[in-house]
Amino acid sequence: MSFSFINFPADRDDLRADVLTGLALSPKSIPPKYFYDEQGCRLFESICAQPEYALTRTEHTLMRDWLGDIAAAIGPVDCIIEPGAGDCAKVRRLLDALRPAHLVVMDIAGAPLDAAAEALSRNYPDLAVTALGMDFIHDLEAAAAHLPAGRCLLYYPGSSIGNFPPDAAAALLTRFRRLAGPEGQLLIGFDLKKDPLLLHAAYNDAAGVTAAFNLNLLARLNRELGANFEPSRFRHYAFYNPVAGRIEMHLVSLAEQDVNIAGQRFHFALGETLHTEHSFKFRRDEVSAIAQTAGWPLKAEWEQDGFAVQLYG
Ligand code: AVI
Repeated sequence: MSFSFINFPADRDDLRADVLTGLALSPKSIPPKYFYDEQGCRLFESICAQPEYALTRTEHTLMRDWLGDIAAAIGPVDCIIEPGAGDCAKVRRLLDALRPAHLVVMDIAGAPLDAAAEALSRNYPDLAVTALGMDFIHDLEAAAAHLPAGRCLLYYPGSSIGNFPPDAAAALLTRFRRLAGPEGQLLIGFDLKKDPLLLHAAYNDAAGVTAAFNLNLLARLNRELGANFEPSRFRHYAFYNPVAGRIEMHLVSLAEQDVNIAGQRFHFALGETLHTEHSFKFRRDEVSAIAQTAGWPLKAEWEQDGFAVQLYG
């Protein structure tokens, strides 16, 4: 078994600078990557198990039902790379089917990734596992030094691509193309456009886990930036915007209030929103158009129950 964990220390200044910049915008906005402190990771795993959030279960079923076809379309690979691997659960199916020699996983939440990747490596004694604790949106290119030679499959499941506006999604896929190299392939999973009421429910679960996930961002800013948000004075508010084709997630101020963050004061008017996430929903042709502009020709695709997986390369 070979396992290594390399941490690219998260720069607290990035969080501080991004938050101060985002709060100076109108409407106020904070990038969704900052949801994922340790509590945020736990809450996200719990979201994935909520009855209303079908996305994760549907992807799991699709990958189970079509694994043989998917593996045959991919063919032999030497390495699987997964940016944003989280608990490293999804990649296991592909490891079983493709038996690569190397796995490189990355996640902004370094400590949970370290634990998950080490546990995985104990189950796959012949696999060389490299875990990179990094903000891949920032540092993706630094991963190149940790890739073996040979055929790479870049795996980007979970509809994470939906958390980027289309231009940023195209830019990210372009960087994936460069990282994977000319022989590289990309397997990407994403949530499809569907009944807006189903989408609405998925981000407004009855148990309130998505609300807790959204509000946890304020607790993180209080802890890490010495902010003085009062979470009970903000409301989780998520809705599907069919014109833009996305879920929008906000924290709406329930009162007129001032908040101090890292020595600066920000005013929230009653009803003012802090935007925290976009989650775009797609038709298959919309993703293939984005991928095309990033230099990825479509090879094959699968669709089941409102979720799609596409293979590029
Ligand atoms: C990680 N990402 C794909 C999730 C999504 O559905 O956009 C994050 C999430 N936000 C609220 N619920 C889940």
